[in-house]
Amino acid sequence: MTMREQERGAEERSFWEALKAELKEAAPGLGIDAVGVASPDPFTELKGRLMRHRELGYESGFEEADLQKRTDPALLFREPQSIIAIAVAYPSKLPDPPKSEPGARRGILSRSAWGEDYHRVLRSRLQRLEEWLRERVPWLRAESMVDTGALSDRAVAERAGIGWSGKNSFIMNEKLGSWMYLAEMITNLPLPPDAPAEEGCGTCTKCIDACPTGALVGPGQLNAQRCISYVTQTKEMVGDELMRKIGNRLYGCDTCQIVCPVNRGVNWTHHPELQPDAEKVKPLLEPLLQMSNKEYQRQYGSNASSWRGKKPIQRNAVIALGNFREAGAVPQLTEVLRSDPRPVLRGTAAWSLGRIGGEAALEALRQAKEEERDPEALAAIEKALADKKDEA
Ligand code: B12
Ligand code: SF4
Ligand code: SF4
Repeated sequence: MTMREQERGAEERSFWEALKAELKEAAPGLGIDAVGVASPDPFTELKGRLMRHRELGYESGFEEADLQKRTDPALLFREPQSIIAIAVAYPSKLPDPPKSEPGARRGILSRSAWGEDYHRVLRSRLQRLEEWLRERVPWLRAESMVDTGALSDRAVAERAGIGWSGKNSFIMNEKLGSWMYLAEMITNLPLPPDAPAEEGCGTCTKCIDACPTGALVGPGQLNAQRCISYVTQTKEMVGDELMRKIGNRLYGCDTCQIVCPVNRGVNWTHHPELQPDAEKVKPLLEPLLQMSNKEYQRQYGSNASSWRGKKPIQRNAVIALGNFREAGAVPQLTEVLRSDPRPVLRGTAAWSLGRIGGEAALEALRQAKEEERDPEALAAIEKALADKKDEA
């Protein structure tokens, strides 16, 4: 290499270094709370993990199925040179939370679904970022993704130094904690990669100990089939053990983040569109059962919890009333048991009435046993009656 070539190489490197430094300074103005750069090399170690994960049956089924695509950026983008990872922080505390009390029981949405749908919010941040980059490098090519893309957002963020991979399986940032959404942009810009963050869990195991279902089977390793967050997003009947553990969660689960000492006192409130409306995110349970599709769309249509429709949320509201043993809800649960057109809702109402107990609930179950034609709902009614007999 000639002196001139060496000089040109050094100049180019310093251009990309300077652009990256400028980007980090500009990030807050673009509505981005953390930014880092990862190399676009294949995620070879992750691929091995994902294969084992699949073999063990730990997948949720919401992941991209093609493991090659999930771990090789070059299959998603022609000649990738870098991946820019971003994080946007969301609030963890509800100001003036309404009380949940007998006669007015409430459910809760996970914090990741408190504000406007984060897919939209992060896409708009990525768009701003792309415009910002294009102003400086007009030949930019970029492909952005958030959550639904093929890549593992966490693996990219980890490599880009956004944070370390916590034992609760979250990417943890020293300042933002785990209350942050992740997204990334594959580019043709040879930005120099950042170093990964230092591991910060140490000997702590609070998240693993607190997980109500033992879904965290080891440090950083999640059996999604047992994760309450996953269960709240399914549409089928849930097994007895998991229904009890759902508690009053309507969507998602935050337990392994709430107990984390890194998250202590962390509550970012500077993005207005991510601020929660308490009545929406900690809603009264009974009105949810009567919600029409139109009302549901109006209330929750722009919320991240709505991607599975209203059925899982209504089913979870029925479960929550059972877990509260809310006697005042027996008439409404009886109505669901009798006349909801969805067998899963009728079967779940049977479970809930059985859990609440009392003569009115029992009578409703007896009557429904005579009338129910769906085998799964009928089995749930019979089980609720049999369990009552065992208790007596
Ligand atoms: C499928 C999915 C789920 C599934 C499965 C979650 C899981 N942990 O695998 C379910 C429905 C359960 C779920 C729930 C939630 N999710 Co989700 N989910 C995803 C999705 C689409 C894919 C994740 C995936 O591929 N998982 C498979 C695992 C094996 O891979 P991974 O987690 O991506 O990668 C890490 C693991 O492989 C880990 N690992 C695996 N094995 C081992 C072994 C050891 C020893 C170690 C150290 C590490 C390790 O290291 C990798 C790098 O960190 C991502 C978006 C995306 N495209 O990446 C969001 C994503 C992970 N979810 C997210 C969120 C917010 C949630 C919830 C909090 C929502 C809620 N409030 O309920 C919960 C949290 C549950 C939990 N404890 O993880 C965020 C996480 C943000 C963050 N700070 O980390 C993501 C990144 C979405 C986003 N763009 O912001 N989710
Ligand atoms: S989200 Fe809830 S159920 Fe899932 S791993 Fe964390 S604590 Fe366990
Ligand atoms: S609770 Fe402890 S072990 Fe779990 S992620 Fe937080 S610091 Fe790490």
